[in-house]
Amino acid sequence: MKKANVIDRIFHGGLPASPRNQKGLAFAPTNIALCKYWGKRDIELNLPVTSSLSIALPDKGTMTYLSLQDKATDTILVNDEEIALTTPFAERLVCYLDLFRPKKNWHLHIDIKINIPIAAGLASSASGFASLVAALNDLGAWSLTKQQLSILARLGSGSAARSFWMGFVEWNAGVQSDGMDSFAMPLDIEWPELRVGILTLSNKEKPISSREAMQRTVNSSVLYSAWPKKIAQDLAILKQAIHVKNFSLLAGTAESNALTMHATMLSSWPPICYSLPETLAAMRKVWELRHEGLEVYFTQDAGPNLKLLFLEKNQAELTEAFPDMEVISVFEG
Ligand code: 2P0
Repeated sequence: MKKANVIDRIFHGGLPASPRNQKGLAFAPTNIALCKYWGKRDIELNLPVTSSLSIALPDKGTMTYLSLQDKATDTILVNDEEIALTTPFAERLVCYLDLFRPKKNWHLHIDIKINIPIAAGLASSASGFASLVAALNDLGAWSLTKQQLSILARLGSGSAARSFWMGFVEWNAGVQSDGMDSFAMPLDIEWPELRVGILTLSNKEKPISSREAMQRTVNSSVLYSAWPKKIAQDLAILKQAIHVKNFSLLAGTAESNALTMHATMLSSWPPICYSLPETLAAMRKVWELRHEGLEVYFTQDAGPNLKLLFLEKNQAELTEAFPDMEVISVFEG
């Protein structure tokens, strides 16, 4: 199954020849997975092996402004800087756009504003593809549902499927080969006291993209066969913890999930290790603080930086322990 076949299914074979409006815009938040997406059952459609669960960072994300332009090419600006169409970033974006204009008969001025510190590994592709497809929906007056947008954004980047809602979001892996049952949905529960602390520990470039790293893990890690079972357990525990507002159960499960994901990477060949000495030092500090009775946990994605999880009541103490940390009130954006 190709991406174009999925587009056909969403538009029932009737993809409009050109957009109805001159302009479109949309914002999408980035998201941090508490239960990670790591491994695909279908590489072309970014269909995951397992379901995942994330939390949105309300003020961090991507705003995409689209306007039709009378030129034979697109122009792309990221934070006011024009990006050459020959860069991998622009090629990936244009390739995605071409899914919606198979005849290449219209072109766009694409103005992307990202307020995420890219170096912090905050999944810019997630909010990027989600905001792009939501802006296209606005431009084309397609009136697609968020469920449909989630499916379309997934074709650009898997984690983008989760970036259409605030709060807790679950992406159901689905079982169908066309992925029409693989989309995200919000969990209708708020937790105003919850905090995420972004700990930027290094600005060094990633040694390997998450896309390549997850594939290598699936192909070579002997531990990967245990991953679906771990996810099933963690997802059930996380949902229960959210339901009863048990913070240590929620955050402890998220930390264990992240460490298990990194363990599968370490056991891949060639090995993948996103952690730096600074990462391990911060992990040890979190464990020490916890040992002393402070309720703080971490999660880590495909990069060396950590996101701390804690409650409002411990914010002052943690800001003192980690002065450079950026604190996000996830339900008060
Ligand atoms: C996640 N990550 O659940 C996991 C945890 C990184 C570590 O989703 O190939 O950029 O575009 O589908 O979405 C990063 O993977 O990968 C990711 P593609 P994506 O947030």
